[in-house]
Amino acid sequence: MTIKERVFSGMQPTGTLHLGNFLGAMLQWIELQKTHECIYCVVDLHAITVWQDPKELRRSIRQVTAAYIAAGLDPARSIVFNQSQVAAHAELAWIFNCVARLGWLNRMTQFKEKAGKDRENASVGLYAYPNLMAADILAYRATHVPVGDDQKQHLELARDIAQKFNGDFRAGIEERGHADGIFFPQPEPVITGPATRVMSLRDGTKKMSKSDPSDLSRINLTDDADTIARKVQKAKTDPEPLPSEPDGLKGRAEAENLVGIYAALADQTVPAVLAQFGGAQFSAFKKALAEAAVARLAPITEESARMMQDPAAIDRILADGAARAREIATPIMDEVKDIVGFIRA
Ligand code: AQP
Repeated sequence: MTIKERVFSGMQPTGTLHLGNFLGAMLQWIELQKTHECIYCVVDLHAITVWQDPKELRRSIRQVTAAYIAAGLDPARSIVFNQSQVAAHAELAWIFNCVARLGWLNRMTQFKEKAGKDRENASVGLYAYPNLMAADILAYRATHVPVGDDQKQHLELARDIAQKFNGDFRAGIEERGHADGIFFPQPEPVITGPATRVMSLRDGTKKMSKSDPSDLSRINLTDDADTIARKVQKAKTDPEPLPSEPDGLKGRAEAENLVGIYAALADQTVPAVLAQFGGAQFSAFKKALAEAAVARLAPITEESARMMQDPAAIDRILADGAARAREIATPIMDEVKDIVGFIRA
């Protein structure tokens, strides 16, 4: 029995999506749906690892779904749904809580960053977040996971969990006819976007993030043209003009970030951007950057705003996606339960 190629990825409804989500992950999602069976999830179970206002959470789930579709995900071709509608995620996450080792989770840098100094007060869910992410992927036996660079470590953990599960239950897995004792595949990260790590507009050493308290740090997929222009205008830079060669960006985190963003938005290489803007002041470059961002994002913003006028239609897309997701996950979970030794009706 061979494992078929399948793509899984998700985003948290913890606010509105931003340029980092779009360039780092979503562009690959859109490409992959042309060639692969794809499952794209709004990971609401992940969102509540940090407290969310229930009303806002519901709105955010719809907003993220609308952004997915407005950006180019086709819910007829790909499966689009919110995680909490498919019980397999939480069920498999519990099993993985019992497979993963404390030492593995202790190494996760995202937990350290998000929990900060107040570790004792962080939720257990935030700590176990990577196990749930492994369950998201492996409940579908997905083989490819398009993500931004920040998710690399979590993907490595998912691979370790898959391997340990296969090893711990090898006899039962082989008995069921799975070649080489492999039930779960080793999911491959796909980190190939035009900008795999987009940084904050206020601090070139921090990644652009939904949870950054400063809205000026990011370009949201809901920002209008004036807001985008204002944020780009206020983006932190240094006093030097732009260099003509990529080497000249070394040690200039903010300049490097803005040039990378422009290159990604304009479908150009960094050397080509610098050949054009080398020697220019940031004021001129920022004008071009704001125009490129508006040209790329305005159609997405407009379409998702239109979709948000009809929340019931969004909910129907999610329910349809969840039913199709369940169809794939249920037989896999039945086998997992048999392999682990549970009794089921
Ligand atoms: N700045 C970024 N550059 C490139 N890719 C990024 N991604 C997120 N930020 C950047 C990618 O987007 C996908 C979805 O991320 P997420 O919403 O699940 O959570 P996150 O990575 O934790 O993103 P945020 O914005 O930082 O959310 P909060 O603030 O709520 O934690 C992932 O593939 C991620 O790599």
